[in-house]
Amino acid sequence: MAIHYWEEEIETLPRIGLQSIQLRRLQHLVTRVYKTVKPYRDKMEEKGVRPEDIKSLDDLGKLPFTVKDDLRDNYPFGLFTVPLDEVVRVHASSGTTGKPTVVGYTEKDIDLWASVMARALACAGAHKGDMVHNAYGYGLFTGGLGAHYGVEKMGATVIPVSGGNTKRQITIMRDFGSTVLLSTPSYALNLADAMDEMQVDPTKLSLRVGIFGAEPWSENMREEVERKLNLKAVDIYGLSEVMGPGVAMECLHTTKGMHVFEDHFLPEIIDPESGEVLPPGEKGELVFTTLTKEAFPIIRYRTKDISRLIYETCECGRTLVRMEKVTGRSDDMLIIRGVNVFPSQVEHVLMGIEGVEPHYQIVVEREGNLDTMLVQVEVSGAVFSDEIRVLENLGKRIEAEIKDMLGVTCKVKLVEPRTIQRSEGKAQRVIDKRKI
Ligand code: DLL
Repeated sequence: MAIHYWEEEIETLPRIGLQSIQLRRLQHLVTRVYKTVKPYRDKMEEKGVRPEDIKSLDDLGKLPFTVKDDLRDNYPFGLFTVPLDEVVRVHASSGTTGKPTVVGYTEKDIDLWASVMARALACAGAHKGDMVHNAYGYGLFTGGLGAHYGVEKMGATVIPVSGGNTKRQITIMRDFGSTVLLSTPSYALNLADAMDEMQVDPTKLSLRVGIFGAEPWSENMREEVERKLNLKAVDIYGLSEVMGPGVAMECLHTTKGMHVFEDHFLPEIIDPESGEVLPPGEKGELVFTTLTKEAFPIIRYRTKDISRLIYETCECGRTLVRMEKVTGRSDDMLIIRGVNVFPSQVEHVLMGIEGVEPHYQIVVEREGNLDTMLVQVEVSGAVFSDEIRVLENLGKRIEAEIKDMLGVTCKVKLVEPRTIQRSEGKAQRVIDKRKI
């Protein structure tokens, strides 16, 4: 396989060489941030740490964490390290749960993002000559524009369709000969439904690979999307506070973790309760420090995403550490009568059962002092039109499997195809009425 965009020297560097680059960059970053951003300086002083205390990568742990509230407290531009007239772009989170968080980029940052994103696309085998259908939303969300510039950087053709207008997307895909699809996994399923409705046979399309991310998705969901769209599905990870899409990316050689572009983003895993750094290989909360960003670098950002770092060299030759597929966020975790439940675990059970469609929603309520969990899930048309007894038995079977695997009692409601609301971006899997 020819790789048309990759920085071979850096991607296959022995760890010791990589670490020396990381340390140099970290020292430079900490000094700059200390000098230019008062909130960072205040927090470092509070912890009694100065830039010259960072003598090795192990000293990273001496630095204070940054959390989402730090961004909110300094809304909108208080954590930028350059004057605003050097900022050429801003992005922001939707802010549904408080003030939006705003991030900024210099011209150099945009260029860096494009090249990291191009490296990510190359991991998935994309190359010059590909017709890349970019259905990530364009706008304040980083998905659309972030991926867009990466595609251009690698010299492939980008179709900037954004999310929505789903049937037109299928027509474009067919007429333009899209070879690579970029979207959230839930929107990919939405596209599959539209193909079905329009009687477009996915095996007659040119799609080869789908690069899906921005929300958690299980291995079972991967199989489902691959089957429905007739492509190879790979995972891409990123977050706006760190940059946007392209922080880590799966390659075609393994489904065991995404390569983190460690020359720019330094990962750690911590115990989400105590904040202690965990030894290599342990599962915990991902923390990132950006090493090279100018306008909005971030130090030890607590992502709340749960993962694990895998240090073995990958078959593809990349020595970059891999982060295991994110199964959920620590703040996504539902506590149902004392039992911890991640929506992705429910998804895993559902997708393992024949006749069950990959569209579901979890509704949590409190009745009196008791939490209740209702799982609404679509079943195929054939199953739905089956005898009521068959449906009831299927519902009971799912309830039993969820109880078995997750240790939580729930009610399952099987619904007709296409009744659960479809997403154009990130799917809303959980409605927690206890919080309303
Ligand atoms: O979702 C950036 C992105 C765009 C990534 C397109 C990949 C593709 P935010 O809107 O800031 O940025 O949301 C970041 O989404 O902390 C995770 O909880 C979740 N997330 C992103 N990628 C994945 C993934 C973009 N591959 C938040 N698997 C992160 C699981 C993901 N969760």
